[in-house]
Amino acid sequence: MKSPVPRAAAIHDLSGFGRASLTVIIPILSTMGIQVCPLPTAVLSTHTGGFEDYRLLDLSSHMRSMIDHWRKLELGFDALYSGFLGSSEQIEIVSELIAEFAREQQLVLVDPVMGDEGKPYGPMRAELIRGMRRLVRKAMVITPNFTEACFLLDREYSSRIEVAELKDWLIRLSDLGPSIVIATSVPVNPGERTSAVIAYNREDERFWKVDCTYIPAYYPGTGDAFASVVLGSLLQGDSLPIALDRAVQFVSLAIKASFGYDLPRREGVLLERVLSNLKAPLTSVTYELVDW
Ligand code: PXL
Repeated sequence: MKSPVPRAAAIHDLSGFGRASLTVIIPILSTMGIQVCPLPTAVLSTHTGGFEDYRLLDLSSHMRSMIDHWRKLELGFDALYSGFLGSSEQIEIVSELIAEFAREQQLVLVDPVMGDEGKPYGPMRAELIRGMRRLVRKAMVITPNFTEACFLLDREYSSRIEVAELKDWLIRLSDLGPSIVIATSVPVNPGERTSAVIAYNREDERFWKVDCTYIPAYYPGTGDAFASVVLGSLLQGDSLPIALDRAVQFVSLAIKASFGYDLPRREGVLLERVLSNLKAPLTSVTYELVDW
């Protein structure tokens, strides 16, 4: 019998301290009523954003054997979800997993975690960026931030972009394979201290925009939180613009809950304080159809 609870395979690292990757993804999706089956890519003492001398145990050589066990159990997944990947081999393994576990009506979300604010994350090398360009072709939904969109399209990072130009970028990214492309942290109005989430759905050829108020703080793990809420929301049957709205509102709330305290940013947002909001219905909706 098919489980009444949607099931997602989550291929991400487990970073012990700092609230990123699986320590953010599992609580968010569980709270949203989704069963998470982690396939850890690596175990780290902390995430790499702001911590030095972190320790890393690469699990690449064990991943195929874990997948083999899942194969023997004949497990099926309603979603396959990958994020930060630390080697070309891991990218290849995720690609194989997607090919093997693909099934009807499944959501395949690849969050091409590579960098932010114009810079690659510490361990990201050109080879990994090339690998990520190949992997996004296998996805149905991708969630690059603006920096990652630049890396995927091999464009120069700039501190401003017109919506019309970004629409063209989203179509180009969708041409690679994914039917839904969601770009976050898009600097559409740098003077007005806001950024936007802009998304394209190739199925109906519509573009959506949700404005985000600018908060003068960057917290690691918020990209993982955003992509997880989008996935949970789509798995619950929400439309794309509602999923975007839920994700923007949740991440904004998490950042605001944290910003009022003078805590080290590298420890991430105070997720534990805001998780229960994921159970509440949306009380305001701010998305716009971009038809200009
Ligand atoms: O939040 C993305 C992420 C995931 N995993 C690791 C990271 C980061 C970002 O810094 O370092 C290990």
